[in-house]
Formats: sequence, C-alpha cells, structure tokens
Amino acid sequence: MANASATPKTPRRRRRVTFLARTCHRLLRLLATHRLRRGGHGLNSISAGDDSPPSGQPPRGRDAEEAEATQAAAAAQRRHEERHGDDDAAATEEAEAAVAGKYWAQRRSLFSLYDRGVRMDAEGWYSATPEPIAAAQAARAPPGSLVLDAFAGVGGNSIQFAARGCYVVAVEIDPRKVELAAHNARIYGVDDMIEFVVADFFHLAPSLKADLVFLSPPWGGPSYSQAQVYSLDMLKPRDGFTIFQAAQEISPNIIMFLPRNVDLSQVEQLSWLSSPPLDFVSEENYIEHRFKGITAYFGGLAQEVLKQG
Ligand code: MGP
Repeated sequence: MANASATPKTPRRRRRVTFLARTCHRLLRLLATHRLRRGGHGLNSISAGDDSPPSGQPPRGRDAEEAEATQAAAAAQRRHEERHGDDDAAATEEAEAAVAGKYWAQRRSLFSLYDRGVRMDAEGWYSATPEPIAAAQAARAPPGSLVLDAFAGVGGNSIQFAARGCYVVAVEIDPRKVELAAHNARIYGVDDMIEFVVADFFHLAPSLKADLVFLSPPWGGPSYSQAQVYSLDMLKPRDGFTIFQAAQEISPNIIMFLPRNVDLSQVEQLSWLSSPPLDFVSEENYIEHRFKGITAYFGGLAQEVLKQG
C-alpha cells in the first residue's frame, strides 16, 4: 500500500484549455442528448467549521474522539432534521449514525486537508476512499490521461487523479454531492482539472470515451461487511457485471474499488467479459495495517501495476 498523499496543485489554466478542447466535443454531444444539470440544491453537509475541536489543544485519546464524534453526529442529525423534517431524517438515520465514532476519527485519513473546510454528506463519510488509497490508485494512471470517475461522490478520487495531473470528468447523479465535490476540489486547488457532470453514468456511458474509467460504486452501506462473501450482485445501483460492462464501453482500462470481502473469483470473471480477456490484477489496500478494500485493475492498467510492483 502506498503512503502517497495529495499535493495541492496550483491552477493550470492553459492545461484546462487543452483539457476542454479535448473533451468539449464529447460533452457538447452529451449536452445535446441528455439533460445535464449543475448542482445548486441545498446541502446536507458537515464541514470542519461545524464540529472540529478547538485549535491549539493537545491530541486527545480515543474516548474523547468518540465523544466528540457522537456530539458531531447528533449535531448533524439536528441540522438535517431542521432542513428536511422528520420523515427524511428517519431515512438517513443509518447514514448519520455512521458518522459517529470511527468515521469522524478517520476524517484526516479520508481528506488530509479536512481542516481547511472539506465538506461531506452522510454517505460520503462511509464511502469516500481514504486519501492514501485514492492517491495510490491515481498513481497507476499516466499523468495527462483523461479519467472518467463514474460515481464521483464527494470527490475524493477525482481530486487525487487531478492531483496526479490527469484530466477528470467526474460523473455523479446527486447534484448536492457535486456541489460538495466541487468545493472540495477547490480546497485541493485542482478544480480546474475536473469537469463535474450531474448525470446517470449508465445514460452517459454509451456516448463517452476516456483513457481510463474509475469505479467506486455504492456497496450498499456500512453493513456490507456483514456478508461472509460479498457478491458483485450486491453493488449499487446495479450489479457489478452491469456496471463493468458500461465502463467497458468507455475504455478497457478500468480501476474498481471493492469491499475487502468481495468474491475475487467473480471479480476476475469481469475480465472475461471482453474477447480476448482483459489483463487483470488486484491489490489489497491497508491504512495503518487495517484492511480497507480491494482495488482491481483491468486492461493496460493491470500491466502497469505489474510493472510498477
Ligand atoms: P468500513 O469497512 O465501513 O470502515 O469502510 P472501517 O473503518 O474499515 O471498518 P472496520 O470494520 O475496520 O471498523 C472502509 C472503507 O471502505 C471506507 O473508508 C470506504 O473507502 C470504503 N467503503 C465503505 N462503504 C460502505 C463503501 C461504499 O458503500 N461505497 C464505496 N465506494 N466505498 C465504501
């Protein structure tokens, strides 16, 4: 597992122009055939400014962190109820509860610049790829490549690809998440490298081409770990085979971030959906010796991983 961390990048306006020139024909074609919407809705977010401990205090123990996390979750729940009312609050109960304890304690592992004002929604807390893992995945991509991040969420992976020098089209169906992701990309100074698109990946896939597709789809919530063996059928919003086939329409170079309990034989079968089969390699991802997930690389990227070691 690499320990690479994100480096804030200075804006590169000229490269942005190149990026837009290379991609605008695709986006314009999409705009003609799809109703793409920009973010602009209210946020259900939790930012460092809301709940972070007072600065200048000495580091505290796990109990203090967990107590603080519980307070943060309660505050988040209150804010959410104020905005959305009791019905909606019930629907997000599991997600808000997930913020308590371990995810709050992991905030700087999810985003090293968390304290500069990174914003998350409830799903982002348990779905964002820890930054060192996102950076290690991005390090497999040649700088300058065009990356499609199919389920961009609050932006952690897109930010790391952009920090690597890749041009990113970040697709996300939830406009509120796109707002958060764009905000977070600005904090990392890489917003000029990312084009955010509010859309359903499955609608866009047939019209897109890219050098690489990154897939970190929803795993079905924190309860994914209760399955003895996680089947690709359990991925959301569609099963893993369908998601992979959609990605293959865009590029044979695919990275997929999957649960640590995933059925690896099924993952390998994905490579057989192509003829001839795609090269395939997987790696286990750890943060401080804790097993977090499995990254599968397909196509030319698998070769790259074997070369890089
Ligand atoms: P986890 O297993 O819920 O936490 O998520 P942790 O701290 O490893 O749990 P514990 O069992 O060790 O206590 C681990 C990582 O998996 C998260 O940081 C995310 O990167 C990723 N992850 C978890 N979920 C539920 C999702 C998901 O739904 N989608 C995606 N893409 N990633 C997820």
